[in-house]
Amino acid sequence: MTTFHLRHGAEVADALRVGRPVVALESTIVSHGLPRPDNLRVAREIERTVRDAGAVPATIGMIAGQLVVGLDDAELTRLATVDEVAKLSVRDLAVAAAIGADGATTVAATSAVAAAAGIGVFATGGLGGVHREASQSFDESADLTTLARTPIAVVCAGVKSILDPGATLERLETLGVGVVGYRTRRFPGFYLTDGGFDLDWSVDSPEQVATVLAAREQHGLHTGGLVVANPLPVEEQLDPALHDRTLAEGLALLRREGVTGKAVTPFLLAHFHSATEGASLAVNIRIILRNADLAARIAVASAARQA
Ligand code: PSU
Ligand code: MN
Repeated sequence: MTTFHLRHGAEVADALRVGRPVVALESTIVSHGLPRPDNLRVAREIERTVRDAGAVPATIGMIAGQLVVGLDDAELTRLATVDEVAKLSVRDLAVAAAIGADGATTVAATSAVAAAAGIGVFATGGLGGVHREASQSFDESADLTTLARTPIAVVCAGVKSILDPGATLERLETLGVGVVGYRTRRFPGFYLTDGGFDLDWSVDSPEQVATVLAAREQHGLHTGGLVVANPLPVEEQLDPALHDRTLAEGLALLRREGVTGKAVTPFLLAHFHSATEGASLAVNIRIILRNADLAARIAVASAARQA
């Protein structure tokens, strides 16, 4: 497995040493995915949610070139409020470390660092994936290829409908990344409960996910990731008509302004948050908190099996 030079927060270090449940959390949603000033409040709320469910939160990010597993509140505040925070995927980590940058880690980078730290469960909002028009732009998130080689369970609400969920599922299949629906056989579409595609497998409880994770280890099948897709209840999703309208506008704006590369995802998210006057933000926050809760329950169930 990859080795990183990591600094652990004190509580996370203790928890890992004695086998207490730990949940990894990413920082890109804090620095680039959620608008200020809500981002810091939400970052703290995510951590509280993990704690309330009995696990230790380990938010991962880079402070002055140092990868940290378990940012403290001052560091979390720094990544939520400072202007010059880089968005770090796996390929960016070495450069950022070398120049001493502050950086927020994406799903890809957070997964890689968490796995290297011995953390098995990670909660986020939505996975990166294959973008619409990827057949021309080749825009596919490194989240997918990283999960192909990183042993971690990622709890998410599928991929955002700003992406191409069907193509993303095909790529996850090709890359050998497991996908299970949490109490559903439909792949969630982040803001929307149903992203429009079937799943082969569904799990019903945190204990069952823990059983799957244990089976992966027993059979030596834990070389890659497992996506646990946790949909919002229908009554909590974004109004589908508002969603479709906002998405069409956002994609048109993207083209008009020529936004490409790693700016695409933050641009579309910001468009949703402003165009829906906060409705998408409220939904986004609910998604993350629900995923944090489920991930913590999975981590607790896994730790109980190992005790
Ligand atoms: N999903 C969200 N909010 C986000 C992201 C995903 O709901 O901010 C972030 C994650 O960090 C994810 C990244 O890893 O966007 C994907 O970016 P890209 O498409 O550039 O790989
Ligand atoms: Mn991209």
